Amino acid sequence: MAERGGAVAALAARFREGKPLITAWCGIPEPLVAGLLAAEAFDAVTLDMQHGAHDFDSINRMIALVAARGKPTLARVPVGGFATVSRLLDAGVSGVIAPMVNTVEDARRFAALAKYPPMGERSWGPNPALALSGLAPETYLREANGICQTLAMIETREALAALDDILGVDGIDGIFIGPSDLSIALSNGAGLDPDGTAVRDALKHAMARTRAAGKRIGIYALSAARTRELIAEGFDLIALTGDSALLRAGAQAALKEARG
Ligand code: 3PY
Ligand code: MG
Repeated sequence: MAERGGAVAALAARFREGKPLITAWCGIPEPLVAGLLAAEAFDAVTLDMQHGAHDFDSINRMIALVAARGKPTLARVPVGGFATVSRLLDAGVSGVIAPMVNTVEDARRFAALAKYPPMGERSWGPNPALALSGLAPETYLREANGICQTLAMIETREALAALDDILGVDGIDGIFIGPSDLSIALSNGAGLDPDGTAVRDALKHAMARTRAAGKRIGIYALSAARTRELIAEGFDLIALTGDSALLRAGAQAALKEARG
């Protein structure tokens, strides 16, 4: 884990080490859930405001619990929720994932609100992030653009077509693939096949373009087996399914064993 900047700087520091990170993915807005997940061997905890039930308040209450384990918190904002991005970074999240970034304009707007000038137009006021990171204001101002990671979700045909331009935006640190939405888009709405051939082909392309741009690539995985494959394929950040799915799988496995 990062020393300087503590848990707030840990995501960027771990990315620099180049080892694949596995994040917990949390949609249940109960502090205990994020605390329990952070206590396990996850590298980070992601709190979901798009399909999960998190809001700014619940995220605020969980960042310190995750940081107590020396781990970074990421947040996924709702579609178009760019205005929340700087508030979340002020609160001490280390990375923001923005869904449905389909155009270079979406990517520019996202980056602008996450990065301080001259790269962007983030407004000053990171009091919780200063306390959590232990950095002096001048140091935080100097280093925040490198610390606070922006991951633009690629999950439509439009986004795939604009991939090089999105990756080319200064202030976009990487992309994050939503394989379920991507499978819906690639099948023109015919079905859901997040681990299917069409998505796998798109992933190869996205990986090559991301590496060419020297940026990071993350993805959501629906199982541990798929997570293993994605680690082997070189993804930097993999979400090992969500808290509800893990809870249900644990309950089902325990009940199956108990009832025989
Ligand atoms: C998707 O698979 O579309 C996602 O957004 C994962 O959360
Ligand atoms: Mg999605």
